[in-house]
Amino acid sequence: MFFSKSFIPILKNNPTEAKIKSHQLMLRTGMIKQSSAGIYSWLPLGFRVMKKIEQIVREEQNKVGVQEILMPTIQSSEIWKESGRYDDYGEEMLRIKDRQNREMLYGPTNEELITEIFRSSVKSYKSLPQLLYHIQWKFRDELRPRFGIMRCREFYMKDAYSFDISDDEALFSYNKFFLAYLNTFKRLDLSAIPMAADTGPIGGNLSHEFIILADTGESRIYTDKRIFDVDSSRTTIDKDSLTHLRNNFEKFYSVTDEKFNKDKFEKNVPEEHRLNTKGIEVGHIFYFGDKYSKPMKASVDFNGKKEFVKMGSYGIGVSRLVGAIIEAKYDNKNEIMKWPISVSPYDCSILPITNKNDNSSLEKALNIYKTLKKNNLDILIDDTEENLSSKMKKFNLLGIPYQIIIGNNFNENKIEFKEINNDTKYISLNEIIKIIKNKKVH
Ligand code: 5CA
Repeated sequence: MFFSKSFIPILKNNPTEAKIKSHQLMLRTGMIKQSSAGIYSWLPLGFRVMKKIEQIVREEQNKVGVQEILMPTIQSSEIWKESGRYDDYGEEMLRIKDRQNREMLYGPTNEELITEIFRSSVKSYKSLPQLLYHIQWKFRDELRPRFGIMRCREFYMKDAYSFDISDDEALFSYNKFFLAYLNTFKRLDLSAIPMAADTGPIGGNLSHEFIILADTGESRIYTDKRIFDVDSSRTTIDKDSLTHLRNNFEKFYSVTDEKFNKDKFEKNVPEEHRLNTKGIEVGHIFYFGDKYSKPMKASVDFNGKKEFVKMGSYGIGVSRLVGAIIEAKYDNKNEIMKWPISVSPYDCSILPITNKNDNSSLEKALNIYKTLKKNNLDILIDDTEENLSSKMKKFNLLGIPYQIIIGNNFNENKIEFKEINNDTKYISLNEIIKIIKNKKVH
């Protein structure tokens, strides 16, 4: 992409209305634009990051055997009346009437709709487990939308649902998601810890929030630092291995605010391992048995008897993750953002000196651009007439992890190459390609 033709409306200064780094940076670099309170348009730079996150989330769901579907954003109120949540959900639910005066709503979550889909076609326990997910916009009329896309009204969520015949089987499904979540956040270069959490309006009695540490987070957490060292890399998708994984995490006291018990914390966690800090909730998984299947009569035939299926639901805040990654990765001291390569809007930028009377640097830059494109790398080349130092300032803000700088002393065996928060190297284009590609696969 050529910067001169891109749609990246960068602001000169930090917008004053934004209180936290991610909100400031997303507005400043033209990733998003507010359209009304808590509702945003996603512009190319922000959209590219969100789509890369979405794809990683999708691949990790697929890996543990979850099937993708797509449910609508608008739902009928009927199913919510069946489950009993139509009144309970309160003012956070956006209620709409259609031209026939039917009560509709913009879905804040999909337990009812998926249960309705399930019950109308699955009849036998032999079709279980069923694990289904979709990635779709949600709407919650939050009282105080804030921090940009971190707590907004319209947001993009991956929500998955599991259907099983027994508690034991349902916990197996729960644990598959537990592993998928750890792997997803790892690929996003985030250290997200699972914490025992409250279930709120979703319900049930088993639940984990996945939290990344950040001072600007809205969740207070109490944890044993040793939980950060739990290794999930050798876990396989079978009951024993997954149970073992969860036990390894649950050995360490780790809870959110609502579950906090001072005595337990002090008894279970030696002082030097205690951590009481703030974090951002990027995922939340729930097990709630027959909370929806019973009132909505979702049952299967099991040896001649009708059994209500046991359900769980599993959310990831795909749009929130864009902000959460900024909060986790922004270098406050040097005022530099560096995207993990797995989600960066572009892999590398090319910054040539541009000059009205001499386009030799730009021509060299274009040749390099073509070679990198041939190697399947996403490149943003700054072909504007700005001077080199303001180009560099601008690109430090955008956070594309690698820069190729083409100045007056260009030497094709010693190209100026910089990892955004690191020293400059002078290497060949082949070496540059190797470095970036290597980073992309890890
Ligand atoms: N049905 C369940 C699981 S599918 C559910 O809705 N869970 S949730 O309420 O915890 O939401 C899942 C994830 O969506 C949260 O972990 C969070 O990352 C994200 N999320 C929730 N509310 C908002 C919001 N107002 N703005 C941005 N992201 C949000």
